[in-house]
Amino acid sequence: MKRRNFVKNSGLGAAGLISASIVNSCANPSEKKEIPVSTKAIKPIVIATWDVPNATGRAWEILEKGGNSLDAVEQGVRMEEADVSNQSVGKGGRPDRDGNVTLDACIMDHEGNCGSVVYLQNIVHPISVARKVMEETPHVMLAGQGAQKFAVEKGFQLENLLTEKSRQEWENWKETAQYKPIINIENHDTIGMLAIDNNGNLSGACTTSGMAYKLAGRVGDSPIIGAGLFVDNEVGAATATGVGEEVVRTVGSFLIVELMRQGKSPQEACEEGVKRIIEKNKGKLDFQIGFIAINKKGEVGAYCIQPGFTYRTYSPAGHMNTTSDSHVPA
Ligand code: SD4
Repeated sequence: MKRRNFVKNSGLGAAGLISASIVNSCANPSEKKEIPVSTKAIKPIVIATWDVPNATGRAWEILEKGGNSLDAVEQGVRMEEADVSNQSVGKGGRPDRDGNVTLDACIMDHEGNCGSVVYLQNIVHPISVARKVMEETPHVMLAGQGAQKFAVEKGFQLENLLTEKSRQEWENWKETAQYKPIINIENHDTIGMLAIDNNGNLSGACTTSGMAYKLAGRVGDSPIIGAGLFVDNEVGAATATGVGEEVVRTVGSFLIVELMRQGKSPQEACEEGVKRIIEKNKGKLDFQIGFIAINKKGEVGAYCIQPGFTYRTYSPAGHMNTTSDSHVPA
């Protein structure tokens, strides 16, 4: 298994804050590998799926000033929701096969409070609607028109989310209308973000436009607490990207947090989570799943099926984009 590869390291350059711990590989217990672990100054830290420096940068601004992890993850992922060049999240997201952009998001705080929206249309920031569901209703999840009505009542503006680029691609797709999820689309995908603040509290957020050209009404893992995201302030947190149906089948993020509770490192837990999905699929591996996880100490882990999944971290040690180890060799 190849060493994880730091592909970029910009930022504060606090050399010496990162050391490597040697752990056994899950896939092959006799094989040792290096896992980067912050040994000091591990708080605060933010980690996000994919190379989203604007998102992690925004979250870091909040954490660095002593802000809380819930604000950090919400404000962080909002950067991607508003970015029309990211075609997997928020405005500019790829539509379903009928041409409608439908968004899913969830958020969870250190007290186990959570909120979620599914099949939300014409609202740029589903993560903030999810937070309102969490904080201002007795419910956890709102769907479709009800979620939109709630958002409008809370002051969110309605707007068209289908950009000309995404509309044109959808028109081209309709010529063959073949539904096959594309692995690592544009290297930008569902954004899952986890953070620990200065008080040691964990929060997480996950937001997506879902699989491109999905059936109308389809909802994946991303807004499902336990599947696309899970936070347990005593243990750690995890979030997922990739083909949501597979993550739902294993309740992936909850599984990873529970594995950490049983003593696994974030890296070992992510590897075990991916292994469960692979076992369920008996050799069919033509799809991508990527998990990231963080434990209470601020150690991070990531693992995926296909090569090409990266994640961003921002901590006192700097701002880094890291290539995840994968089950299928690069
Ligand atoms: C979903 N997990 O809707 C999301 C989409 C995603 O790569 O991550 N795409 O299934």
